[in-house]
Amino acid sequence: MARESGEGSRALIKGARLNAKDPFMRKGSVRRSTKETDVEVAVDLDGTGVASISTGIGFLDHMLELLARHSRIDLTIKAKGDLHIDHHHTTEDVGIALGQAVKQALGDMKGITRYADVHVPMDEALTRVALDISGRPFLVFKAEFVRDKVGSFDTELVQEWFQAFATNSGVTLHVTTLYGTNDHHIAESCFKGLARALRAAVAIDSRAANEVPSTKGSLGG
Ligand SMILES: [Mn+2]
Repeated sequence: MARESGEGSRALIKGARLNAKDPFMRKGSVRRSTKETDVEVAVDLDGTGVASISTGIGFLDHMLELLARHSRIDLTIKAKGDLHIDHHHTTEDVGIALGQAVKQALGDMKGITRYADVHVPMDEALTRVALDISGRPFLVFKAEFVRDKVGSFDTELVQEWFQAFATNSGVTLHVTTLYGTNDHHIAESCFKGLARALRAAVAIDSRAANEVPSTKGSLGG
């Protein structure tokens, strides 16, 4: 990433882990303010997919609403950014803050299923998402867009968002669009794929509900 992000950033980050006492409350909240953007995010991993999204970018709102719906993670996202420049800072910073909130909500990651992979079609487009909630952030992103923009949204920002999310959530994330010709469909299959994979990977595995799913005994690098 070209811009500063993550834990080394000078951004103001508020929000305490809310699930310290109750392991069944897996919630996170982050506020991130810079000279470029002001982003507030709240997540509930055990929600029903309720979304309240307002980023000022219509296409991004659409992607985040379907991320909530198909992951069943409740998402509240409010962002005010320097959209008079372009959509880059706001898109990336929403990814950063959401990644941090998800990581916070996962806490010690006890009981999670951890791995998931899905194929999600959207009409002619098909995307595979495989992820590992590992604590080791990594993104492999192989989706090619046909055009530079969907509406007023730069298609290159889809990858920027996924990079910011993976880096800050601590998720090893592989996104591959196998084929597709419509950029709206390609982007939507990427976000829906992430949603369905997250839904499966954050779910509590009832056979190992009190265990951290690692032979090392901990997740986080
Ligand atoms: Mn759509």
